[in-house]
Amino acid sequence: MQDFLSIHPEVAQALKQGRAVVALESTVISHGLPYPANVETARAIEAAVRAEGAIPATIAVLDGRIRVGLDDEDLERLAQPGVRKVSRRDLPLALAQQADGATTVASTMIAAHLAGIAVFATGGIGGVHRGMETTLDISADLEELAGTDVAVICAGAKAILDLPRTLEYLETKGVPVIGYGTDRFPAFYTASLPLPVDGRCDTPDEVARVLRAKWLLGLGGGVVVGVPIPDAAALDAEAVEAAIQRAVAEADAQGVRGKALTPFLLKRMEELTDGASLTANRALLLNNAAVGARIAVAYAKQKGELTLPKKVQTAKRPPGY
Ligand code: PSU
Ligand code: MN
Repeated sequence: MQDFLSIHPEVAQALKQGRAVVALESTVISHGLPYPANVETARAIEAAVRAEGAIPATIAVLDGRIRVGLDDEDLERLAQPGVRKVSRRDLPLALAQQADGATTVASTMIAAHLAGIAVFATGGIGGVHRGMETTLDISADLEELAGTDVAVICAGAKAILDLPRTLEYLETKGVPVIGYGTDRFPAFYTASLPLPVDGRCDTPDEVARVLRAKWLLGLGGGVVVGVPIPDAAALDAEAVEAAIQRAVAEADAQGVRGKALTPFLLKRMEELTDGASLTANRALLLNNAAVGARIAVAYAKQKGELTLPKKVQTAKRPPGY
């Protein structure tokens, strides 16, 4: 493992001391936002995590190693064009070829779990794409949520996806979908579509108790915590839907498929909304980072109050325990 994984000394020390750590992804830096807003946002996200008393651990592949916790020059490097998008299936190649790679939700979850980090904050998860009946395009993020013990704090998923099917998939795989201060599944730029979540939590403590119950019970896999975009930053739902329909139709007409599809749609959304989507994206990323940090702090505190019996200690252990 040491050949492939480097944990930043600050992150390693925090984990050893049982302090709160929040994992952050890098695909949003390399493929989700334009330069230089991407690197500025990456820095601001880390600052938002620190402001809530947790340690940020941005994750990426650099020179063929999975790095958990980055320095400023690493963020700058990831913000430049040409960094490959690395999801679960791409990790072995990126490591073997000593490449640089931006990690998606799926591969960031893998790395966070290897490092022992339970909470991960990002913008939106991947999901079932519109038109999946013909393309079978379902993000590897969903399968990762099914199997990897990490909580993903996000603004739900973008409505560029088929949100009802995304929620069905998560249900089949036993992934709890929590609304943070809401009964409805947040749809990224807009606070919510009329899709219900499984349950609502109103405080970081409540979310931490759900994580603890799931993992202590030995129910592996992730949890989605959907945090609505702050009111002031939300976009008009109809304008967003019109832009989405256009972007999806263009992708179809141009034959954009596979791993290129999500970055294509994100970029077109930004152009079609005259950059309004960028401002909204930044606002929700910072908000999710702050909420994620509060949840990580609550989780670390609850963990400190519990000593696992020996039997459980040898069985599958929850992250951080
Ligand atoms: N959704 C967003 N912004 C993003 C992504 C999704 O609103 O930046 C990125 C995340 O890294 C996510 C990935 O894991 O896209 C999903 O890509 P795909 O659909 O190819 O699995
Ligand atoms: Mn896909």
